[in-house]
Amino acid sequence: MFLDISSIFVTAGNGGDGVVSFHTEKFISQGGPDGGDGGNGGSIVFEVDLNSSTLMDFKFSKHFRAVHGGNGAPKRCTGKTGKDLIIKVPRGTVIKDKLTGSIIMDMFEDDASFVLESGGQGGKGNARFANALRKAPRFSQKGEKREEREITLELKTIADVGLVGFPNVGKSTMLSIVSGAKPKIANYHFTTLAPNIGVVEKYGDTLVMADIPGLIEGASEGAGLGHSFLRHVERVRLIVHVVDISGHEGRDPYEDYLMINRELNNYSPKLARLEQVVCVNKIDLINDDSIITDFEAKIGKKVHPISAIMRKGVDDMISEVFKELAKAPEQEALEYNAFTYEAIDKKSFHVSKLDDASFLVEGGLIDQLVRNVVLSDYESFRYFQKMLKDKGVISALKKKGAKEGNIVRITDIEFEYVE
Ligand SMILES: Nc1nc2c(ncn2[C@@H]2O[C@H](COP(=O)(O)OP(=O)(O)OP(=O)(O)O)[C@@H](O)[C@H]2O)c(=O)[nH]1
Ligand SMILES: [Mg+2]
Repeated sequence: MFLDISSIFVTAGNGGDGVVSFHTEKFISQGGPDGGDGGNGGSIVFEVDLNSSTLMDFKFSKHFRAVHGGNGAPKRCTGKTGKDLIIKVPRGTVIKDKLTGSIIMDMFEDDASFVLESGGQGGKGNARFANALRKAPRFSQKGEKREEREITLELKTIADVGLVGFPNVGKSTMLSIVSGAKPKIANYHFTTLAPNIGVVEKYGDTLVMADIPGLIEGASEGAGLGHSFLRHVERVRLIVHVVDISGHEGRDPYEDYLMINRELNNYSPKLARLEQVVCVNKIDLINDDSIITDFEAKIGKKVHPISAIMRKGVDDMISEVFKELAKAPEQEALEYNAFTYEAIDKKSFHVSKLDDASFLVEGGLIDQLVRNVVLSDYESFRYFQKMLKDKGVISALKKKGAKEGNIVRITDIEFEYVE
């Protein structure tokens, strides 16, 4: 089966907590602080699997979690680092944030390896907080937490050439004779239910050809299966447009040709501008070559007469495809402003007014600040308040109607609002 879009949940590992501990040894009564740091959590990493061409692996497996970092231990022992989780996807998979639909990464390169989110950092143990003035710190830092993310994987096949045409014109037959691909071939419409890919070789040169099935009238607006497959033609460099010239199904080849081009254009004008090698197939069914010359005159360009079933004209057509491809634009990754979770998380906060006239502040910014503050330490708390002011939390509270003396709650910290 073929699957080219799937949503999954991924969670990077939390950092382990730093611990509070003091050195103990026989006959030594007051050992120094020796609490170790927490280990870092494992990251969520995506890699390209060149042997895969479908997202089928993600149909039933939906939750992917990297391992948490271990907590620190006495004797300055650092917690274990959490193992990364490596997720393999086919080349051409576009990773998006599900909620916003923004692109996070296009797995375009053969050897693409991408850290979607790194694991949480381990917290510092109390040994790290000791200094000349503070000889016995009784606090340590918690590890950074990681949230679950819902992402969409969308496969946009990377092929050099896209085979397009009305159903039953002989696209799959063509792919099967020019490459090692073995698509199903039969005399009815929609035999092919998902894009097939084949590698075509000639004189030591190779190209990747994709058979894009299901294009019908209205495909670009969602009719039939074709709409979902158009995303696979999006990145091709050249189009091979196959037309059934025999008209034995009662349609006019020229109308077919116009209709397919209309759908390509409606989906993406960039696609419509790509060079096309036009093949008129099933010439074994016609007796009069003027049908071909008439067709050429109508579309205003030379075509390749072919009988895929008799393997006639196919070699010439492939030579032409290689020649055109040499002139075609290079494949490019998508253009996008990469969306990152860490960037939004570290800045976001939200103020809400509670029933008892107190205010609650939450969000990634707050988690970040709280982690780095030692509340029992006066200097540290002052620093925390200054950060709240600098980052706009105080003015956001004011906007929400906070007055002198109101209680502000931030995680398990409470303090009075002062202007
Ligand atoms: N007479 C004749 N029949 C052909 C030729 N090429 C393909 N066919 C037949 O046309 C029918 C459709 O061929 P396919 O290759 O399955 O066509 P397709 O374009 O992939 O069709 P869909 O997957 O349904 O979109 C089959 O019965 C083929 O044997 C040809 O050159 N001449
Ligand atoms: Mg087919």
